[in-house]
Amino acid sequence: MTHPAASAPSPSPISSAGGDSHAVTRTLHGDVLVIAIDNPPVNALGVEVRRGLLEAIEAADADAAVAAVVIVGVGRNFIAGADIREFGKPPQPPHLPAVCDRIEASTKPVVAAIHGAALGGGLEVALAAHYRIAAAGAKLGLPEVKLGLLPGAGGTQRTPRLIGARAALELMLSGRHASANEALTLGLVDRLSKTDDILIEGLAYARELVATRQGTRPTRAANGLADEAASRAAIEAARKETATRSRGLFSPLKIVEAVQAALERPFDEGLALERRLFLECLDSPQRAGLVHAFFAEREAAKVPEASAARPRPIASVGIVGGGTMGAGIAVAVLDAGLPVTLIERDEAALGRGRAHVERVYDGLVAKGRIDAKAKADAMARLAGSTSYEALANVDLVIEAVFEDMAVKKAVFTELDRVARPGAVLATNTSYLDIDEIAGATSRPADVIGLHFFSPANVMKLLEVVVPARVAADVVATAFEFAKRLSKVSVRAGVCDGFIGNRLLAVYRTAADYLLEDGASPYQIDEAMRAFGYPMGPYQVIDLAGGDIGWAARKRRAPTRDPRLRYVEIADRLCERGWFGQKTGRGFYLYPEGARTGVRDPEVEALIEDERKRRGVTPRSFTDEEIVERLMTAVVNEAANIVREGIALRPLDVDVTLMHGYGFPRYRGGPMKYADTLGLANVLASLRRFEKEDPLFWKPSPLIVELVDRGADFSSLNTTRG
Ligand code: 3H9
Repeated sequence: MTHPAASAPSPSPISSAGGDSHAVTRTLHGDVLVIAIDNPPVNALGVEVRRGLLEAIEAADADAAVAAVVIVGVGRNFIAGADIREFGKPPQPPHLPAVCDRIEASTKPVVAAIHGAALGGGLEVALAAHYRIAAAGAKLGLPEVKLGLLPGAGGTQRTPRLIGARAALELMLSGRHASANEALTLGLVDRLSKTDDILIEGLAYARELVATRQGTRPTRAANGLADEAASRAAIEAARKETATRSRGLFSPLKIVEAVQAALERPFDEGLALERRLFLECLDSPQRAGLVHAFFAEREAAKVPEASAARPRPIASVGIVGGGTMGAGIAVAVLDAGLPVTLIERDEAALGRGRAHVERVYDGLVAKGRIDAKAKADAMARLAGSTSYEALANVDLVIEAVFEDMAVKKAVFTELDRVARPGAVLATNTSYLDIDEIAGATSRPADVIGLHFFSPANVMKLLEVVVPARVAADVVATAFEFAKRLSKVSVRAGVCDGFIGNRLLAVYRTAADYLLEDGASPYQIDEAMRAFGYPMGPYQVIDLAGGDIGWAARKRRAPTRDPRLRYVEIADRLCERGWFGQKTGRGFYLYPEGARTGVRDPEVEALIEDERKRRGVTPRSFTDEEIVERLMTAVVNEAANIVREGIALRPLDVDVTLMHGYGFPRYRGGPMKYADTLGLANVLASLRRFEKEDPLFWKPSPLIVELVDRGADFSSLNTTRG
């Protein structure tokens, strides 16, 4: 993409009373004024841009030498939306809705010339313009819902008038990006640019408008809502679907309400309602949680090694192990366009591994996500071998074999023998000591953990586990590789379970304590779903298979602190072969292969027997108490994880649990949630629970210290990269 401003024909700046701001420049090309937004990195609509845009449009209106206006973005994007960093701070005029209104009210035709991102407020600026042209590769959307907001600069009023209620609602409720082609089909833009030079194309469009005497064309007057019955039906359908699909979310129903106003009320009234609803959303804790999530995901990739060292080039990947995990990782790597060599111990296992990969792609074809050619192309990049020698030239090897130290060490001894010098050797272990695995090689500086989550081609999280002796450039390589795979990456230190599984263990322990003390698994699951998890802890165990946790518990038994309370209910289930969905029963019953379980009186009886055996008199817990205990346990352990340096910052914990464990994104992760509650309140809960069990509920020294200082977790979220 050429730099739009750089490709501008000989600029002749027009004068203005206030002069150009740095963020917005004006250049007269003949009788067309080009207003260029230049606010790196993504041309967000900060106060300077809003002011500059307003001044520029007013100047254009007042200047007889200007016949038309083109708005264009400098750099890789048109405008990525409102400046998210301003949310939560005192708003500074001019406000974006007023800027958009002023653009629409211009007496000269205004063309939005769009390339790259035109998102949120960026698209709203374009919709306030009278004509729109988009370059191939442009991404248009109203993603505010993903930040707990609604389009607040006329988007809820102009979009349905332009493209109809149904399409507008779909865009706003999904928050997805539409391509330039789709935008044309929808009527969101008027034409596509024939070349990459969006400025030249925008200028040509404006000149054509002037030459053909086409005047202004306010979007507020468009007739996309003319078919009232169809619009009403679309609004009702969206309301119904939103109520079930966006359970617990605040802004989606507000979007529907605003679109209804677009249908029923005059434009200005609709706009006023939109503003009121926008401010309500802006004030909501969900907005704060979702904006935290947005920045945390980006900050998590900023680690010291990534800024200190250059990544090694990765052009080919080897994967050892073609089971569910290995196959999923293979798909993730193939999808990034890289060739993969899969290693299995014999031809039969290799065949199964290939079939695994193929099955994933077949599923994607069946769902219409990819076509047969894309599948064939991906499969053509997959090679297989039963010999480690096939890995002699690859740049990165990912080991995904059985979770057993001796097996892993044997693999790494082989990798050490065959891999070329400088190849990165990664293990996908989910809890084993990677320092020990690295010790099985003569090159521990090349060994790192890449902990994928199942299904590896779907789950966004990648824990990059950094052992003691790894080289900085290997860590940098891992983060670069994660980006290539479109993963959200988090740096974790070596410990049992790293960040995610260590917290999962505590979460489940706290749930098991509640179970033995009187809550039912069904109540616990229901309470956690109401908190925002897609599934409760016992549903997850039933889905994953109870035998997996059972094996881990048996493995840990010899080293378990004998003073720690241990609940045996899950073991009793496993002893009966009740492993969950795959055996037809676990904590729930799954009659005839049902995916959703029903409560099982036998499980309830078994729990009751365990309580009696342990001399526990069952108590009742409210749903709020259940959430309080589970979340307090997680936050406390997470504080220890940060204190020990296993996680660099609290935000790394947040990203891990949101992307790997279903923690509700609108709460921003457990550490953000703790800050929202107030750390002093979290500490007060710990002190209360500590009286029952001083070992498990021992407050983390980090929480005590932060509360003493009057600080919270957010104060530790500075980037160390
Ligand atoms: C809105 O518009 C509300 C209005 O309806 C109403 C107002 C009244 N602000 O993602 P990247 C930063 S709500 C501030 O890595 P990419 C980002 O943090 C907004 N900063 O690049 C990062 O900073 P750093 C609706 C922003 O090329 C850097 O830019 N708009 C913003 O992979 C690069 O970002 C959205 O929700 C922002 N709006 O992707 C769009 N956006 O380098 C959000 C980005 O310090 N943005 N930054 O880490 C995106 O989806 C992607 O950033 C984009 C580029 C696709 C644009």
